[in-house]
Amino acid sequence: MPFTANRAFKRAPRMLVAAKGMYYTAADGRQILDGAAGLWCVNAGHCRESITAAIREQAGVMDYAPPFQMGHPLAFELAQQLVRMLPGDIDHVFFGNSGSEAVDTALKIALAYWQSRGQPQRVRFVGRSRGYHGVGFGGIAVGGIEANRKQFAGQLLPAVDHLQHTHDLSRNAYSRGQPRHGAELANELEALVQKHGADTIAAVIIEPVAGSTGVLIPPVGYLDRIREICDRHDILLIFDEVITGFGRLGAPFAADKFGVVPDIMTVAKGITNATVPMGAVCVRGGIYDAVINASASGIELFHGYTYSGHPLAAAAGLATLDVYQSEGLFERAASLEDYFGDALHALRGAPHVVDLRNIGIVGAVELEARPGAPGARGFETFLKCFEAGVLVRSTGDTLALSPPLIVEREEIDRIFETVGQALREIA
Ligand code: PXG
Ligand code: PLP
Repeated sequence: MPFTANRAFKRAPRMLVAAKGMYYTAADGRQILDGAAGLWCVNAGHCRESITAAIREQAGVMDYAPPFQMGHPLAFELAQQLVRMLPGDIDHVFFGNSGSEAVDTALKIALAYWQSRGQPQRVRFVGRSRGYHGVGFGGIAVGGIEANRKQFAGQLLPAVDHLQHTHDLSRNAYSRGQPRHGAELANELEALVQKHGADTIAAVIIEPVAGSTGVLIPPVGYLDRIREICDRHDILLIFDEVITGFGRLGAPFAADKFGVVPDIMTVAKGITNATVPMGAVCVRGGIYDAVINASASGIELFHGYTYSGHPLAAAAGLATLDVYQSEGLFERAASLEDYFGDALHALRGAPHVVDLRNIGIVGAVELEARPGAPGARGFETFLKCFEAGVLVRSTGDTLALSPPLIVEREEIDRIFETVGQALREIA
């Protein structure tokens, strides 16, 4: 099982058997309120009729079409719909099946771009400590989670540096929205440029809000400064919006929320409301032009997946974007941001809590680690909440809350009341 304590799970399994709207049904028949949108991905709620119908219908019309030297209309239609939603001049899309594939694809496109621009020596990537970019070899190399790398030590990518993360409780504890302090941490990128030379750096990859490692929200001015430094030195900026995309922050994308447009963007999860696996890399026109139009060979990009733009995923994606738009779910998320934040920050003073932070419909409850047992409190709280009928996500000693964007106010109340009760019950 993925990222799971296999032996413990098999001794005491937690099984889900059905889902509808805001709720899962557990194997014992209990209704479980989904405070995590599955794994940050079911943004429109579960088993939405129009999405299910689109998948069902497409399965009967054309199950599969080869994407190499062949095409089918739905993939192009989805790319067009997506481009309408994307920020700035990001206007081309490459499909894969997951966030991990999107990340590895984005890194390869960055390398191909510099080759086509006559700068093949630009092979260095800059990631961030506590960044999560999936589990491909590229993703774990630029990712900043030591545990995801050390079991597979050896050569990953040839040259990778990591910026510090921006999480700083000494200055920013209990922030609402963007924390105030830490923009200067972006200057580290300038120092890396001075150290290695800009002409060796292909791209910087950043999660605008780091999700997996505990909801780390960028300080005011930080992303702007990263963008400025990249512009000054002609370095590509990749935003990994696998979690932050599709309304999670109360805007279509983090790029919109923070007013900083990257050159390349990776998305997945919410693109199909997680019904059929899909990920995508979205790039600015100049990148597409450089790689495609500058190429002397027939095939311009030596990359692709058997299931790139899979018809079922494309059908699901089109139906999903339609739900987001027709129901105004991104605006809905924005309108709930303050209510969600109030409910979260009402946990201030609850046992073990050392920080609360939120943006859009994402919140984190950071707990003091139990001495000698890091992660134990977080995991026990997750278990208590599940027993009480609410699914939350724990990462180390931080609980992450990110319900579907259809969440009602009473459900927000119940999520945080359940977390509060669990905290009073654990040691
Ligand atoms: N980038 C980011 C920013 C992600 O959050 C990936 C890439 C990889 O996507 P795939 O589809 O290959 O898993 C992710 C995925 C968690 C959790 O508990 C987060 C993710 C996946 C599983 C668990 O926070 N994010
Ligand atoms: N391994 C083998 C032997 C294959 O033939 C292929 C694809 O044709 C792959 C791996 C890659 O699979 P996918 O395209 O689903 O990523």
